[in-house]
Amino acid sequence: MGTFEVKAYPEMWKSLGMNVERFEKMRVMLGDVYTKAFLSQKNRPQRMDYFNHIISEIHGGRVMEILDAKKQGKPVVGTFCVFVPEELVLAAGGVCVGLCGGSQGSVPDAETVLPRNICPMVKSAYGFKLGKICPYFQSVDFVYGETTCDAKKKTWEVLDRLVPTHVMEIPQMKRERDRVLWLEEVKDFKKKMEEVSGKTITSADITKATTVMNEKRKALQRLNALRAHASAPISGKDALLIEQIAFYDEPVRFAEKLNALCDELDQRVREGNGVAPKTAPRILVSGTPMALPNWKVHNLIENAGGIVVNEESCIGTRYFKDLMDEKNGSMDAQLSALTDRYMKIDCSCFTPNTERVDQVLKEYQTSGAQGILHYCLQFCHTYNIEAIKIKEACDKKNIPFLAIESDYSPEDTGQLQTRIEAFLEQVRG
Ligand code: BJ8
Repeated sequence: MGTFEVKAYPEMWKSLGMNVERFEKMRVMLGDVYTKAFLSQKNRPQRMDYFNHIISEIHGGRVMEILDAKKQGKPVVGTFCVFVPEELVLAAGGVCVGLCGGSQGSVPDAETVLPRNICPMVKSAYGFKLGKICPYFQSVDFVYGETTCDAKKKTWEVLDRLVPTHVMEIPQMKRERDRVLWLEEVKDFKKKMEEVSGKTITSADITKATTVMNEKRKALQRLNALRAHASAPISGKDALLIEQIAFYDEPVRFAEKLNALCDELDQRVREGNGVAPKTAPRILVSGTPMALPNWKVHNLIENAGGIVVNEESCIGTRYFKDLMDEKNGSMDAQLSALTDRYMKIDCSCFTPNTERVDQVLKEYQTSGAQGILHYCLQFCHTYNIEAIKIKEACDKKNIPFLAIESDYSPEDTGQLQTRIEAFLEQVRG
């Protein structure tokens, strides 16, 4: 298994105003959990080494790169949702970093201020800032929130006291008049990026940024397609890890390293060298995002002998399924195309949102899955209610379906394990 360590950078953490003592404990814990969950896997692709390295430097090396960019005057933007157009951050020469929280460790901090009965992802993110236990949160110039769900949009109002927080209005429907509003929001975001970077964004900048983002998304698509083979060449856990790292890593390098891994996976597919027996139940996980280090459900499924072959989620296909037209054009045409690309995202915060039901069924087909596990973070009402329609669609097609709702605490692990084991039995049957 080898020794693995998440590297410590106490001096840098101190300079970022962090609670070093507390963070040090979290660092050690992350290393232990990672070793148990990831390094213990059998027949892991060799080129996962790069992603191991990223995790070992997640609290240091990557933060240093971001701070270097900042020193060069590049804006660093924190985001919480795949609706914020990253292309415009890159076009302004900036760095985009995902700040969604996936850890129980920061939830008690948040609960000193926020209500307990809201989404754990929102609480975890807020708690990281409040407790000064996230080097990324300490490094961003500002954060860009959105009005997708109530928990998020009201949290931004109190988060703004701790870090400058701008909010992008995301409409709740997709009519022509909603598109008009959305386009205005995209234009405002561009203006904001120009303001903080002191740079006027040109059409050529957007074209270049689009190419970078498309390459990154294409590499993620390629990884996902490889998982569809009968002998899945990579575990669901590793694929999820890569999808999580996509929100932190430098995008050009990330795409390059991921393509290198996919070359190895191609080879494995040719050799029929899978990470699980061909008889392992293949599961598509659909629903709310799983932010780093939320590996709970994948761990349970794969420890019980199943294999996760697809994440229909924002930390998953919803992030990379749609590319953008790279053609140079007028600025207006580009912003319009950008708006159209982002409007394709089928988040449950929209009504109606029938395209998501179709998308889940489509991914079920293309991934060669044999069952769908709908994952909903506790108190996420829109995904929770939308699960009704996904279940109905599955019932019609005789697709085995299980809906679970969970938070980040370990308390429900035993109960989930029992339900997941029974579900895998049903899939096998
Ligand atoms: S586009 S899924 S990233 S909003 S899980 S915080 S909705 S209560 S994460 Fe999301 Fe954008 Fe939609 Fe994707 Fe609220 Fe639900 Fe929590 Fe959520």
